Amino acid sequence: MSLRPVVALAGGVGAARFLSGLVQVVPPQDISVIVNTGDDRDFFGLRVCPDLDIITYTLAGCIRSDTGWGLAGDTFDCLGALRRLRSDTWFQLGDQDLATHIHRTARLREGASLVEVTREIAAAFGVDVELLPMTEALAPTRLLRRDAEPSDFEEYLVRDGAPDDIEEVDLSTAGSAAPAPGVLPAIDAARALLICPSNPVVSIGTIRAVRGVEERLRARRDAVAVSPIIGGKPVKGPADRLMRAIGAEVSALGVAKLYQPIASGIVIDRTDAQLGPGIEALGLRVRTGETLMQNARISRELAALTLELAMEAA
Ligand code: FO1
Repeated sequence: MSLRPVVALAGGVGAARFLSGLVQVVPPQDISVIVNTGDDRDFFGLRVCPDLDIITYTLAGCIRSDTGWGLAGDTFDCLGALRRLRSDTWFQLGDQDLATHIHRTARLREGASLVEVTREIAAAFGVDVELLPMTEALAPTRLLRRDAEPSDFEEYLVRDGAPDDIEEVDLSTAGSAAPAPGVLPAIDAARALLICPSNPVVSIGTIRAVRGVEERLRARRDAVAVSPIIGGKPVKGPADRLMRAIGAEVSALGVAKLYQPIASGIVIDRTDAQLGPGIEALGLRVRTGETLMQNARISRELAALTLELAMEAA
């Protein structure tokens, strides 16, 4: 196992776009990414790891661009055929995407670890960045909801359309999960530790909940984050609902407060510049930039700015 100088904590689409910029400014062989697996679950007996796959497909250049998940040009014939047989087909798994899940499940059944299978899938897609699942265990995030049964993250987000009904975010399965081999050494050895613009509660929060991770991050306290909240709103996904559920303010300042124990800096959007002094008062260094990653140039410049801030601290 070789330790890599740049380590990033990552969730789904926002992280993937950020990482596609990071590989333009750092050789991919120098980057390790610790990926949230709290959204993972089985569909039809197949292990699906949305955040690992979103990042793999994005870095491989074959992500579906309109959604930010799934494979470009994929078809849904298998799911259509399944619909004749069963009703729980609400998660859009494309035909080619299913090949990834079939392979992953088969390898896990053969006794391979998730770390190994993830490495194999990344290699097959030509991805040189090291992708490390946060844990080998299945550690689903559980959401307790008003007037609805507790659900896992995909049930909440995709099946139910992410309503504003979360009462409690239960990360206890992550809390009792051991970090995957390589996760803690990667954190300890990083020259630059980055927190991608991901959901601070159920992507980064889930990674932080894994046994030993928070302690290592606090010991360093030099991570540099990118706020996924711009102008009081998430770019994509339900970060606003999840932040409210844990009593956090939905703003770049609210994000900074959540990261204060583990971070020394944060990049916020230019439009949130007025929040800078309040964030600096928390003891964090602040940079403003364009954070809405609408194209490759913006992703690259954002990654460069974030890395610069992290290296300044080193
Ligand atoms: N997100 C959706 O909103 N609807 C879907 O049907 C859906 C399918 C899907 C299939 C494979 C995959 O890797 C991701 C998929 N996602 C879908 C996205 C994903 O579930 C979430 O964006 C992440 O869990 C958040 O990080």
